Amino acid sequence: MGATGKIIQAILFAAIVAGACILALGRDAPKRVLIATDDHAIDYPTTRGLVRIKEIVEKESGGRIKVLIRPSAQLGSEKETIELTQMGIIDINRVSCSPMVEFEPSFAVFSLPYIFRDYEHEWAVLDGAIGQGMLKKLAPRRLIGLAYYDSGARSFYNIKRPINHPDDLKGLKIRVQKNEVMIDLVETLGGAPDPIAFEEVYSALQTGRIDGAENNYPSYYTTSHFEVAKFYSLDGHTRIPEIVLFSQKTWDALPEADRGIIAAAAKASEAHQKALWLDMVKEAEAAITRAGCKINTPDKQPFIDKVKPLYEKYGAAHGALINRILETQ
Ligand code: BDP
Repeated sequence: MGATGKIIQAILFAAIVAGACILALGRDAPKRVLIATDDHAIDYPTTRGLVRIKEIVEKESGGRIKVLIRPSAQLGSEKETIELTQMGIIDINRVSCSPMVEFEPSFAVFSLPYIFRDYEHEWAVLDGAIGQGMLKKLAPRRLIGLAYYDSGARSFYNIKRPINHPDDLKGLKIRVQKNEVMIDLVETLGGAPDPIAFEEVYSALQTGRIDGAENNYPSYYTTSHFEVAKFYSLDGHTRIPEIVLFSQKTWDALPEADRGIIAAAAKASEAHQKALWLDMVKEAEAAITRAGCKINTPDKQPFIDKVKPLYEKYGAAHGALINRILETQ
């Protein structure tokens, strides 16, 4: 479905839902229905983070606010849903920080390879002044950044061979997210990047349009990409956080007290999502191993050396920010 189709679908959905609530609940109808979306299924850790937000908001508002969750990219690909959030058609949207680069260029820093040393470094940055400041940078884009979720580390997987060294990527067509840093990253390492929407990757692997992609264990597993692309190489090139967005348009129409309820609910959902995430990584790893996937752990240094030009390119616009991240303890 094209972008316009998705917009029409989303508007119709919102209208039908609002109407149904009023009819079903009569005088007790919620005063406001918020539409939340995620490109993962309802039981994935990020979507379960939204479920936690829904539970808190509905309880704390005494039922005045109802949150309806549309999972599995039902309202469009990430880029489309971000646009729908700017328009106020989607109210709450969990996306990767990767497609955010197109909306706020400084988000490029989160997609830089090996910018985060590990989990602790990543969360020190996200929870500290840098991460919180980045959330505020979205205001001119008509978006409010409410929270970050964990997405672990992304690594390459493909149908042909284990990647032990960047040279092994030569000639491989690798799907990337729609983000110029990711395109540059695969190109710099020697592969051929192909930006495709997340929902279309499985069929692109099946038809041979691509040889592989890159993602964390949970996404590799829940999308069933592991059934087609058996080689998963733990080069851990990026740790791109997930972000929970709220529509500025909707926000402006909310009373102060409701804004507070929503902001606090999103913040509270972070710890819940992060705990679910760690469990899911273990579950996915076990399932992938059971399925006979070939997992290898390459030496990261040749990858780190080869991606240095990206730091020069993106350092031109975001050098100070990059340094602040690298210096964070
Ligand atoms: C996953 C993110 C999902 C992205 C997907 C992708 O959770 O939101 O859309 O990667 O690669 O890790 O597009």
